[in-house]
This record gives sequence, C-alpha cells and structure tokens, in this order.
Amino acid sequence: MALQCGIVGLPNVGKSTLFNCLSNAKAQAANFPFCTIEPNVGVITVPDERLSKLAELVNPNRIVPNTIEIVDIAGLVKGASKGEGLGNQFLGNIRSTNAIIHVLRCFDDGNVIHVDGSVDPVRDKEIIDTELQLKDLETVDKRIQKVEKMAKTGGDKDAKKTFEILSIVKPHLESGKSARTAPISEEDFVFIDDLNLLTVKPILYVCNVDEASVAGGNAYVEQVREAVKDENAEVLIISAQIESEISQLESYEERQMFLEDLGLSESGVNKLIKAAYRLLNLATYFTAGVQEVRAWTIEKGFTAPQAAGVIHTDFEKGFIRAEVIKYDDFVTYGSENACKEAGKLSVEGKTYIVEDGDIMHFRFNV
Ligand SMILES: Nc1nc2c(ncn2[C@@H]2O[C@H](COP(=O)(O)OP(=O)(O)O)[C@@H](O)[C@H]2O)c(=O)[nH]1
Ligand SMILES: [Mg+2]
Repeated sequence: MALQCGIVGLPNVGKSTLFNCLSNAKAQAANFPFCTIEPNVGVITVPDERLSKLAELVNPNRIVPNTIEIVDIAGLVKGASKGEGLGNQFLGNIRSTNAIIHVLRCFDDGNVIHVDGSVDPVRDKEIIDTELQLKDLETVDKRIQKVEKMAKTGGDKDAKKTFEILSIVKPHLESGKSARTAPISEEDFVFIDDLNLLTVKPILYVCNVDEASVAGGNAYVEQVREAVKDENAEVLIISAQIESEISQLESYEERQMFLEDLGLSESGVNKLIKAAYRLLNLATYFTAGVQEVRAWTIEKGFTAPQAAGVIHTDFEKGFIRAEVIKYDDFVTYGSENACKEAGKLSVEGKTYIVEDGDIMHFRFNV
C-alpha cells in the first residue's frame, strides 16, 4: 500500500522548501531515510517511538518502519480547473493522492514575491479551494447526467440514492464549500466514493510562518484557524525556512539544541509526517522477532486475517489464529515469553479487530 499525501498551495508559499527538508535525511531525528523516486515524489518513513522501543527490547537484525509517499504538486493557480497553467495535469496529480497537505503562506518577506501581491492566507486558501470545488462540480454534474434518468424512472435503487446524495453535494459545492463538509452521513459518502472527489480527501493545513511565530503562531495563523474551524482539520505551524536550516545541521545533538533554543520539542518535519500519517486514518501493528521488528500499515477496523494479508496474501488465505500482545504489556514485561507467562498473550480468531499498537504473531497454513 503506497499511500500518498500531496502538498498543494499557491506558488511561492514554501511547498518545495518543505519537500526538500523532508528529502534531506539529516533533518530527521533518527533513522528516517527518504528517497526521491521522481523529482516531485518521495518516500518517507514514519517516525514511531514504539518501534524504537520494541527494537530496544528485542534487539533484532533489522528494523522496518512504515512509509508514506509525499508528492510536491506544483503549479496550482487561479483558473487551474479551466486548464490554466497546466491545471488539469496538477489536478490529476491530486486525484491520485489519498490526502492533502495544504501549505499557506503566513510569513511576511518583501523579498519573496506573492503571486497576488500581498500576504493573505485565507484568500489563498479560498483560491485553491475554489479550483478544486469547480473541478468537483464538473465531476458531479457528469455523474448527475448519467444517473438522473435512471433515478427518476425508478427501478435502480443505487442510482436513486446516488442522485439524492449528489443533489445535496452539488449546491454545497456551488456555495463555495468543499464536499468533505457536505451534510451527508458517512454511509452516504460510500455511494460517491468512486467519483474520487478532490474536496472529499482528508486535509491538513500547514501555516508556513517566520522564526518569531514558530512557537506561538501569529495573526495570519489565527485567521486560518478561524476560516477552517468547521472543517475538522488539523492546523500545523511550521517554518519551512527554519526546517531547512535544521536540515543543514550535521548532528542530532546540534539539531536538538537548535530546536530547544526556539522553544520547540520536535522538528516541524517530524510533526508533519506524523500528522500526515494520522490524516490517512491508518493504524499500525507490529511484528517483533529477532530477525526483524517491523511496523505494518493497516486501515482502522481491519480484522486479524486482513491485517495478516498485508504481510502476505497467503497469511490471509491460510489464517488459523493470531497471538496478540498489547504494546504496553510488551514494554512492561519485556519479551514475548514474559508476556505469555504473565497471561498477557491472547489467542484471537478471524473476527478479531486489530488495534493500533498490537504486536501480532500469525499462525497460518498454506
Ligand atoms: N522568509 C521565508 N521565506 C521562505 C519560507 N519558506 C519558503 N521561503 C522562500 O519562498 C520562496 C518560494 O519557496 P518554494 O518552497 O520554492 O515555494 P513553492 O513555490 O510553494 O514550492 C523561496 O525563495 C523560499 O526560500 C519561510 O518560511 N520564510
Ligand atoms: Mg515549488
């Protein structure tokens, strides 16, 4: 599962600066290598303290963390939905992502030109939103044309339901709102899943601020918070410039000192990767053996066989049972055997829903 987060925003807001910080492995606190697979696509490992803790206890030959892909989607401008500035290509890039990181310029700097002449993150956000919403309207209209007749002549239940839902989504988009906030239930969203609407994708806002605002934010950040308060979206404060300075520092100690001087406990890049992972609504389980300690990505709500299938389809097909240890128990007792003796290892069947942090051992036959 290569899950992707796309970085969007107007030109000159700091997208590529951030992307480059991510791509600089030195910027990371520990072992979070990043490799650029295309000029604008990178694979980054997700920092997870639990993985390091398990590795300390098990002392395996290797440690394999989770990864996600980050895409720097350049070139979104006003008119993109009408094909302006290669707009369609960039909108297509967004369509293939699983979540969106929207970077907003919240710093003043006369030397960095703003495409609209002044710093106004809320206006900037609305420009991008509008382009995405217009594109979605196009998609919705096309589908309405397709299902309307079927819906009205009765018969096809799904067509009727889809038509009903789209009749709510359409005016919502027309009123300048994103589909993710449309007043329809989660079950109803399933009916329009295959439209792959751009404004349904989960979103995270990154306010790119100057050094003085990095610990406490600034007036621009407050404006952004106010503007997105109904979106149920996280707002992160990051200074791309500081992140790139941090990424120049050689040692971990130097970077920690730099962060402490700024009143920060963690680099913005780390925060960003973790937030992006949360955004994808994923869960992590672990396998912990002497060969390797490894994190595995699953969707929330996966059953034990589904989770086993992430390792190998044979594991899912031939699933017999799973032995499960809770992360906290593993840390308390220190090993699988100690957990077993303490009665902290449970044997679970096919209907077990894997929880975030579970340490799993699958039994299967092929
Ligand atoms: N002062 C300041 N300049 C920044 C910051 N982030 C990016 N820039 C500058 O803004 C310009 C555009 O940045 P870039 O990352 O290329 O923007 P993109 O077009 O969104 O990819 C570059 O000259 C950056 O050095 C920041 O946090 N503070
Ligand atoms: Mg760029």
